[in-house]
Amino acid sequence: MHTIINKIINLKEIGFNEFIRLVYKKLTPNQIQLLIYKFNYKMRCKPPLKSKNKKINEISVKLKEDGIFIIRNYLPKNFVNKVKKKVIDEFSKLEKTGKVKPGCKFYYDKNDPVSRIINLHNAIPETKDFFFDSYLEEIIKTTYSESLKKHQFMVDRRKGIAKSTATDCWHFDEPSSIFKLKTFLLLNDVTEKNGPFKYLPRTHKNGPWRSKKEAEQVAYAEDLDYGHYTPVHIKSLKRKFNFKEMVCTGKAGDLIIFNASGIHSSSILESGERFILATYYELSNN
Ligand SMILES: O=C(O)CCC(=O)C(=O)O
Ligand SMILES: [Fe+2]
Repeated sequence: MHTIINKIINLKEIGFNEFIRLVYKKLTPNQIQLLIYKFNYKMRCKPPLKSKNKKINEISVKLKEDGIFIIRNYLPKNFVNKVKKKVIDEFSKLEKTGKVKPGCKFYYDKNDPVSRIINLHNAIPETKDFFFDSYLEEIIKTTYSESLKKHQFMVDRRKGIAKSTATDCWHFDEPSSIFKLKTFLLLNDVTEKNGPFKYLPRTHKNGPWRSKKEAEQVAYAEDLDYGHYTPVHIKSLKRKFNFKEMVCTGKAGDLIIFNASGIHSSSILESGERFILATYYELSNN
């Protein structure tokens, strides 16, 4: 399947007749749907920007290879501490009133350990220094595509020991080659105990081992029944492909950039809380 998909993605080289022959002989309807989806995406997505910045180019090479990169001490402690205090205030107002400031949206459900305030810059203007950071934007566009647009501008709070949420299992958000980049700025120190993000480097790349789940992703996206792996399956993938789990512990001010096509998971809190600012980058629909 993998090689056929690669051939078909390079449609120009194989010609139309061969394309039709391959599609009907070898692929299931879900696989055809995935192909068309990836092909359309490729057509709409411009190539990456070229950067003159050496450091950005170095980060870009690693990000492409591993699907994840962490920049330690990306923003200073006084900045993250100030933002964290204000974030705590906004969440306590949300819990009391059920409302957020004009221009913001929220996700809050008392049974879910994850709560979010979206478009946070409308409540805490200081966060623009992170959300509209041109250096970070250059890293993303140099690595993936000039067409990517950012959105979300949110704070994500994880609170509630031993409580579990939908992302606490190994999963990917998108099929390979579809760019969804997420950037997480830690607002507090994160150890193994307070909900570190986990990632399997190199799993963002196209490969036959993930093609069935990718096809399901496109066919059954509305059921959210895709891209999830059982612990047994992950164990076997680790053994077969030598994937090594990366547990993203770190200090307040560290920045995690990852390609959400790679396999990742959030973790259940054993103690404390976790606050992150997050921006997502992807191709907009218009
Ligand atoms: O909260 C986390 O650590 C990761 C959640 C997740 O799976 C995602 O944002 O795609
Ligand atoms: Fe995810």
